Amino acid sequence: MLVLMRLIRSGAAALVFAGVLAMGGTAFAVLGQPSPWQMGFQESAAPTMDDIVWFHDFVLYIIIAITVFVLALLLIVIVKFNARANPAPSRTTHNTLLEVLWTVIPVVVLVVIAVPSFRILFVQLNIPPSDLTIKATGNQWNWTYTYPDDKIEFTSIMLQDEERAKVSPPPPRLLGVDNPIVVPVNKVVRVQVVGSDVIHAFAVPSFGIKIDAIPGRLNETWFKATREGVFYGQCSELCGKDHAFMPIEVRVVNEQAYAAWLADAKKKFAMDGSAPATSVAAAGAPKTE
Ligand SMILES: [Cu+2]
Repeated sequence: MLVLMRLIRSGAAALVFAGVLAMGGTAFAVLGQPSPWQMGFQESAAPTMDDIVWFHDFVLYIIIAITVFVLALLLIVIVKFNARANPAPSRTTHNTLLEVLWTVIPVVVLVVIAVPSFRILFVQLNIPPSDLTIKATGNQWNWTYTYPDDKIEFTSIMLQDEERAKVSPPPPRLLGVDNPIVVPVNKVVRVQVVGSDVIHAFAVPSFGIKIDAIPGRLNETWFKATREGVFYGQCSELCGKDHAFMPIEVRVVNEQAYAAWLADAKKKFAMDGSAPATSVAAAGAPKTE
């Protein structure tokens, strides 16, 4: 038995080692976007995502422990109780202690998983006092972003290959857009999400946010980007033929750069007040402060 366990352990270690070798340096996530041969999540850039990464690892340890335990039981049965090794099987049935244990222990395991899981759900949907509100409207097939407090609104469309080639360095394919969202670093950004036609979903992995954009319903979530950089996400609800071509680009910049961008954007993207859908939704947004 011990030998077998040791074999399994060294086998697993060799597999992991081979995997790491095969993937080389590219296995490690690039900030804000997926990378070739990536294992696991994109690198976190927000406290919510830190929690999600922690929870993922935590549950993974529980899964590994349970899997190894069940495998060990199976191997014991296979080796010790096969017809050759155990020709006269015992007729024992029922064991109260065992039955209580195999009911109570899984319940305890589930509770241990549920508590942090519910906590993260609560954190994602319980919006702290926000510094900035952005409304993201999902359209077939692009996003409209509104900064209601600054009266700006613009549409964000994916760059085609020839457009990407003109930018240096070229943004990643299928992710770069013409007008990204710009937010200041370390500020709480409230994101209001709605759909204008069908259901879309607003998701940025590095911030740990993903929420449906539903016509006629204002969903809310939030993020606080703790690192500067460019972060990409995608529409995450199958919304039609160009579902794969409505990426989300968020630029997290410092306070000064944000102020400069905002001053510029106010000229470029000023709302003319003739967009009733936007103003109604912005005015009707619940105030939680
Ligand atoms: Cu969509």
